[in-house]
Amino acid sequence: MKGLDGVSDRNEAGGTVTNPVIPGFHPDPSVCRVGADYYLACSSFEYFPGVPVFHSRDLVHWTQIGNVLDRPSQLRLPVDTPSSGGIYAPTLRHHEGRFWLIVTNVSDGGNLLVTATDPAGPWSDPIRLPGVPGIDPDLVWDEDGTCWCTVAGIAQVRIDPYTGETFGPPRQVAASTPGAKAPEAPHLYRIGDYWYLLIAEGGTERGHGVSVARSRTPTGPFERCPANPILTHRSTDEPIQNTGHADLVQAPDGSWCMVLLGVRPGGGTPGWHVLGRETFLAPVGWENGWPVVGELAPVMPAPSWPLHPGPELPQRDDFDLSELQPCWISLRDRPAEHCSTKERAGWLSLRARGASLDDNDVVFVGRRQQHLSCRASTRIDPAEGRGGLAVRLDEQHHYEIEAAAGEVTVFARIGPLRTEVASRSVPAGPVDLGVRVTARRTFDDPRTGPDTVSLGVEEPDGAFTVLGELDGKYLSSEVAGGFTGRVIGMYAAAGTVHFDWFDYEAT
Ligand code: 6LW
Repeated sequence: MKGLDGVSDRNEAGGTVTNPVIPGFHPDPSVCRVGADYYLACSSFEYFPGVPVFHSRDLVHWTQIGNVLDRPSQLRLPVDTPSSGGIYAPTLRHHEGRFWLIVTNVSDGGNLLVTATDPAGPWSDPIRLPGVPGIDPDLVWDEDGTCWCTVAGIAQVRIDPYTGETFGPPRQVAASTPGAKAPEAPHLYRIGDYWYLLIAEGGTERGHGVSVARSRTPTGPFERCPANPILTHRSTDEPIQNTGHADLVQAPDGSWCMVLLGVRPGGGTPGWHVLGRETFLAPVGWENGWPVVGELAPVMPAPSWPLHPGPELPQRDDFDLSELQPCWISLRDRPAEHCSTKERAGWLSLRARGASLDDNDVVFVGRRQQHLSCRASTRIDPAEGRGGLAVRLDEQHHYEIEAAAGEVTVFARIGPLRTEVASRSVPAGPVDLGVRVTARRTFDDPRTGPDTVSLGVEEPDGAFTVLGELDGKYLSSEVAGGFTGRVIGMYAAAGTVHFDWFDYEAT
């Protein structure tokens, strides 16, 4: 079945397989295999901690095990870092008993490299790469141990990954389709007799695609695949669009596949996607020494490729642990004096800095919206301040319900305009705030948006009192621009606010 909810089917081993394999804003996936284990990392932009890392045994079920850049010494996102600035496009590899991750911080110092023996962390402090220009760095070692770094453009330079030293200026590699825009996301591999250079082309919007070239050496000259692009959904009515930025990996049964990014636009025309660019899995076959990409859906591993569903995130986080789970992300930094689960046992305490989600330094803790329809709720105690529950795309695009002692208010910020949508009084003490996101299935008008975002109060009797019902189109990438997707979370606007729990559930 193909549908906007993703694609699902039952495989011969009896499991249900869905695409996207990592839903929500998880773009630019890079994957590596170590024995029976797979690890995958994604871009994280203005959020801290940065670069989520996932583990899987089957490439289908992924569990987040940490974040690569989780200390200020590794990740500095100055307060003027714009949304969609910060961390772009990692490459994750395993070599000589360690994990290597190379990535770009476009807002502080450019390319950097970190290593770890356990991908869950800790990761090293960064080795800076001042001689590696641009974005989308790839890392590969050839047979004699020489390390090559290839970047968007497409350009290549030899590096010493232990020191960050580069040898000579980057050299242009002619591997992209003449005339195609934005050759980027290179990944270079030795497979059989060839070195394959996988790239993305056409831009990360509807024209996105994956192309490949090959050579007998890692440095070229590269011969372009006559069938390029080997994957694109441009000008098709596929429910998954913008497919590109892929990384190849060998499946448990020895076959090949790729992880890639794609989006699920909804609503009328031009189609709005709200979850950002998500991680998908596609099968890859080989013909005449070239990779051939199969349909993204259904992903149907053979019985020789058994499925290993991992633990799922529980619906509720009670904030009972001394550290936040890795799925929680903040804006630009997360100083302990502004965000703590130790101040009041079993509660998340947020102390305000910026006065609203319009401000770059707002204190915010959220998680990615991962489902087209979902609900989220939280219990807030606003006795010492003001704060709330928000659906955020960036500083200029967010909806929130905010609680102060005795009152709740719904606000909407769309572009330069901020408005109060509704307000009502509530009894003093903790109050339960809720958000419902409902995907639209029918379009009476080509301008119909992809979903409705309702914000309100969760009543003690279980009822949900809606205070604001807003068109979700304004919290989409097509309206807001940029590379991220929606994040739903808690924030402080004044004083200190405490959150007892946070629930998130697909509906
Ligand atoms: C990334 C580039 C891209 O660096 O978008 O889709 C940029 N591809 O490769 C940001 O994610």
